[in-house]
Amino acid sequence: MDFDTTLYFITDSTGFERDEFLKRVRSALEGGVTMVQLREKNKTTREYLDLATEVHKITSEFNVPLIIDDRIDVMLASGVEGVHVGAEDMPVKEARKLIGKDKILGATAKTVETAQKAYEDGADYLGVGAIYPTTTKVKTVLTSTETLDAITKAVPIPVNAIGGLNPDNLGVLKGINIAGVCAVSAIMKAEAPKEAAEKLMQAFKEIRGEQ
Ligand code: TZP
Ligand code: MG
Repeated sequence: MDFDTTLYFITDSTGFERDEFLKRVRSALEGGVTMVQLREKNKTTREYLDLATEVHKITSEFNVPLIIDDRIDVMLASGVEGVHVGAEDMPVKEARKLIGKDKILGATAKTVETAQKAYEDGADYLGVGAIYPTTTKVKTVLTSTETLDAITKAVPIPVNAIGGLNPDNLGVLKGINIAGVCAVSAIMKAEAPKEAAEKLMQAFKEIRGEQ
């Protein structure tokens, strides 16, 4: 499936009732997010699968790919478009073997070496960060914008920046050839996810030199 990582919304359902969570996902899609990742750390397999199925109905209405964080089994069972693997998850090479060539495979990279390896092993896009400290529950360290820049030059696949990004702090990414930005809290926790997504898209277009 074709995909566009320009505005990549990663969810976190922590603290939201299911209906409110689904409403927020829909709102983000109305605001123009181009890709959605369902990222759940505390759900049972059954809960993760049920939620993936619900969220997939919504993303499909908008023709936006849904990616599952980490869980290849949940991705395959729910029939969504792809999976994202981090450093402690299934290695990219094995993930690609398991999911086949047509599903979207994302990987996290923090160095030029791991980025090149992920690309060679079959990743379709990379998430690089954290660019800024983040309040989202994640095991991560900061990645410099110099490293981000070097990664974009080292691989021919889309590279997204992630970590603490919001419409007011994208300036540090100016001049770096990223394909897009990933955000959790800037959209998930916004009063109005639609407007938050619109603002983030506008801010990204500005640093990319578009209107
Ligand atoms: N990987 C690196 S930082 C991060 C992940 C999943 C979390 C980003 O969340 P936020 O809320 O956009 O800082
Ligand atoms: Mg992971």
